Amino acid sequence: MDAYTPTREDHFTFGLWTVGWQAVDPFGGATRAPLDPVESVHRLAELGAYGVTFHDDDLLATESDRDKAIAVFKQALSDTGLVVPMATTNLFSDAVFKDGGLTSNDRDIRRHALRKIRRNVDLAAELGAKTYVVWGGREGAESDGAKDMRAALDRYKEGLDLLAAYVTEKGYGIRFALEPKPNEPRGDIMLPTIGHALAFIGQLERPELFGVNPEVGHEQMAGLNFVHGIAQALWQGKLFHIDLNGQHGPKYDQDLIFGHGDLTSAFFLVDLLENGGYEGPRHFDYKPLRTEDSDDVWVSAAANMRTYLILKEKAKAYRADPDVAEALAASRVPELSVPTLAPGETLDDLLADDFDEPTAAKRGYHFSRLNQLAIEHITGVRG
Ligand code: GLT
Ligand code: MN
Ligand code: MN
Repeated sequence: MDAYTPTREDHFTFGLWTVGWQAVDPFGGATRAPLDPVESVHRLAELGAYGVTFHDDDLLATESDRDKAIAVFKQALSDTGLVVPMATTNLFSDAVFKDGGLTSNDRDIRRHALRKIRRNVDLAAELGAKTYVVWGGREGAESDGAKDMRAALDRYKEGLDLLAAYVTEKGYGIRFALEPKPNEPRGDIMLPTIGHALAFIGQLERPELFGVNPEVGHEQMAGLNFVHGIAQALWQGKLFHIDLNGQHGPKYDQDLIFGHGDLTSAFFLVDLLENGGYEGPRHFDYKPLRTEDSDDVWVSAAANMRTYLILKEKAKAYRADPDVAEALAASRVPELSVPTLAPGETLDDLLADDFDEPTAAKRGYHFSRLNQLAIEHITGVRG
């Protein structure tokens, strides 16, 4: 037990598919045995997690009888006290979804996808989940002639509008969180970034029931700044959920342990989540490395939570450091929160300003010093 040992109050959650990943990749088969979801629930509880999340199909990892799988899963939850804040549907593994679920060109398959989601939304509600993630990994194309993108957007909207009406009618209190990803497994996936997803939500019948579930690596795969994306999602009241992991820049989706990719970005992300009003679970969507054995899996699960808590402490120390406060002021960071016009002032009033442009143009912002202070906190030289 030390300061970085997680407790339920930290609200750390894991997908069953993360620790349960058998490490099949495009170049090789499994390196680990299937993991019983019941064992995952118990092991995660022992490590200090708060909850688990799942795809409909994850529950059938070691049990082919759906009813039995649900019964033993519920028993594990009640034995450990773990909760299920979020659930989702697997619309990507089965061959039937090779051209997508809600936006497959094949209408029969779109109808099948809706039935599959509806069934798991019922289970999600039964287990108390309040967030339902929609990751459309197969909603996309490899060539521009293969998919009429405007029709695909119509069908995506149709499907999501139907689901929003369904949860409203049932009174489930569930909200949907769209998860963007630029590519992989499709050559190009629909709603590739946080920005695309936020814009699309505005076109839905019940936009208030939709937000985003951004994943660290997915934005970084596209070369985008994850912290900025999260800031905008928060600013728009749309950060319903988050997938934390690590990624080394634009390449295949690495799903590394949180903080094991861009550590500086992870530091500023934790700072933002802790101080920016996000109240949802801290959900890890990572993959234990293919090189790891079945014990290493739990070492890696614990590492996600420990890294988050270390960065949380570092962010607190950074904010409390008088040198940082002074550097922030010297960089005029707090000044950005002051509205550009004073109360009652108009654009016309600006004409009366005696602005000294040459002097203003010469002023430096001293951002290098400010960033170095962050680096010194992250590396433990300060704080
Ligand atoms: C899949 C994907 C994730 C999504 C999950 C939800 S499944 O592992 O890589 O990013 O969050 O469907
Ligand atoms: Mn990923
Ligand atoms: Mn994810």
